[in-house]
Amino acid sequence: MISVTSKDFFDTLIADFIVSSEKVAHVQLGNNAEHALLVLTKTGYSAVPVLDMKFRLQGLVSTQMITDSILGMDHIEYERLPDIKVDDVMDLQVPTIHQGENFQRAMDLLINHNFLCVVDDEHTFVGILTRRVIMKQLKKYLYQPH
Ligand code: 2BA
Repeated sequence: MISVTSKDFFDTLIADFIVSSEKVAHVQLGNNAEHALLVLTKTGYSAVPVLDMKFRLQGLVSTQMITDSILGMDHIEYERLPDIKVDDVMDLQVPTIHQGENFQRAMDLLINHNFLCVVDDEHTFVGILTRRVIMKQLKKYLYQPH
């Protein structure tokens, strides 16, 4: 069982485990839904961050949000994709975390989210913290002798 002795694990700062922004697929405010769907399909990710011109985090867009926006009565209206902006379909409720926070807070949030967006005090996008990275660290921690 994970016990109080695992306090050092939960106290670990997330800073060293971030996937840095240049390695994260993203789209920009003003991009159309066709472009976003291309990015999502080509990278294989189910959701990616939406950033503004100054690299500040504005939202998240997923394949599901896009297909939902073009659902017609009896077919998917793909022809509407170029006319829809990511701004209109993105989720504004983005789970965020700062570099100075620890695994405890990250794990609390990662229960309900695949990944967290790491931002600085100006809300500039720093990168993401994924469930996979934290799970790998947890596995390492549990298997090492204490
Ligand atoms: P999903 O796209 O739903 O991916 C769920 C898991 O599937 C990923 O978990 C990863 O283990 C695997 N996976 C999916 N696509 C992959 C790919 N192209 N290459 C390698 N593995 C892939 P996590 O690694 O924990 O990622 C959690 C979520 O973070 C992803 O959810 C995605 O939405 C986002 N993400 C991860 N890396 C990203 C990146 N470089 N750029 C943009 N978004 C990323």
